[in-house]
Amino acid sequence: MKEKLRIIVGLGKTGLSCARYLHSLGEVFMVTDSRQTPPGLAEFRAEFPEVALELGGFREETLVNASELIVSPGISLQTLEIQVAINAGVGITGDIDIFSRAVQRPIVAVTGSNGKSTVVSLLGAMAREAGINVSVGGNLDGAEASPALDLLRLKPADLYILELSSFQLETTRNLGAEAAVILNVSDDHMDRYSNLQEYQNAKQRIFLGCRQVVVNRDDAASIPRIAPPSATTHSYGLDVPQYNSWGIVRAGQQDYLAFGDEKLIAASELKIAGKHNLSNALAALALGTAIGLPRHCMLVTLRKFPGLPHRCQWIRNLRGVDYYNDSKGTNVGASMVAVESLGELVKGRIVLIAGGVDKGADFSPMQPVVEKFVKLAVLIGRDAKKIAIVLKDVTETIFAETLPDAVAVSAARAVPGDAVLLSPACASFDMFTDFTHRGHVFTEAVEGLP
Ligand code: UMA
Ligand code: ADP
Repeated sequence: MKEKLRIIVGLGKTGLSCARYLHSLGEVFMVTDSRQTPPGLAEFRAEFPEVALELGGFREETLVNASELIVSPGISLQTLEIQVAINAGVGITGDIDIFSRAVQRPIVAVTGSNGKSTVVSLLGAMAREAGINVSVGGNLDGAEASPALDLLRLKPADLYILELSSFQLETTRNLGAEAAVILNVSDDHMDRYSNLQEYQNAKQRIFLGCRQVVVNRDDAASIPRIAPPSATTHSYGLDVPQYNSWGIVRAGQQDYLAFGDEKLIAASELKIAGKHNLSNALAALALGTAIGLPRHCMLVTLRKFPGLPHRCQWIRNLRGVDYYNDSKGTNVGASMVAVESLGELVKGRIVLIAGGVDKGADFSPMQPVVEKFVKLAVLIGRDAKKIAIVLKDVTETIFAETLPDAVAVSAARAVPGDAVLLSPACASFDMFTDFTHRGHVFTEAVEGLP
């Protein structure tokens, strides 16, 4: 009888990292992807010419004969062929599940609809400041980040800080994190989940087997439902903190990040702006304290952490108009926060560039902030019309064919004191490879403005 193999399902970044990891263990495996030319194909062929590969669709016959499926986050477990395999008794795993079973060092795990990358990068910088050999990755994008299994292979560390998406958590059985947090939950990925509860249930899996939990007092969805009873709880929020918790204390005209009644650092000393970033900073402080980082190292880091590109990133001032790239604003909650925090900062009004793939989102929660701060919404991409239907009652809306066109029209309409903000509230893959690509196209167009 033919030996049953583990099958890697999906050949993107995750699939490739799984292939390299299994190969490094000497394991025989095969790979399948529903696309004819998945992104990892050329590298895969060059590195693993002997490994069996099925492309252009999933074959039930192949999947039901696997010893286990290692499913990439971009593929829904509801996919018909995967369901057939599950019903035939084939086990399911994912890269984070494999990582958590192999890793010998503590994991800090961060999920949430928004703020994950900021918190993970900030906490990583705090741990580095404390002299810890730390690796940061998972769902996180960017030059410094790697899929989790690449971290194990290439960047062995004493501490792993992982950004985890709900997709990755779906296939995670018992993460066993030293500290875990759900930063917040708002509507996202409704093309993949049948309701918000299902999305929240996936996020809750971050608490499986954890030792400490961090709770955001401003969002009830961050409260663990499935953490072990022995787990210790830390909390943070934008209110005045009780004894032994993190929050904001006001003194005179200043807000301070505080632990109990101890004021630690003035909000104005942080380089990252907006209330949401105070929340992110408090989350990092709470997680850092949970894993024993010295407080002074965390505060030093907070004073210098500049934020990440594509997150409300200031690009340029031209004739009195500031341009901001928030390409990572890929859902309604993120873009609302971007509009609100920028709206409170600018003297004039905001010209908002939004649109792309809506992922089944409801845009109506944006109406109040758009009405308050946005003078014009320039809409691009596949679902531009759906957004216009919702926003036209509260602001002027126009359409643009391309992002550079949208930048040009925004520049023509903005007056000194205004800000032009790209915060799409949508995914990018109708027009761009990913949000980074979208952010670069925006930045280039802005830098090229005469
Ligand atoms: N796909 C197919 N057929 C397949 C396999 C994938 O059509 O057989 C499609 C998926 O529907 C998806 C795309 O290909 O649209 C990518 O899927 P993937 O699982 O191959 O993705 P990776 O390249 O492995 O990247 C994933 C994360 N992407 C997703 O979950 C969609 C990356 O997060 C992450 O950095 C990487 O693993 C390493 O951990 C990016 C992301 O957009 C930043 N994440 C989403 C988000 O943050 O909202 C969840
Ligand atoms: P994620 O990794 O979860 O996508 P990021 O840290 O990359 O989060 O931030 C993406 C965008 O989400 C930011 O540009 C900002 O508009 C918004 N955002 C960041 N932090 C928060 C937060 N704590 N609450 C709500 N929105 C946030």
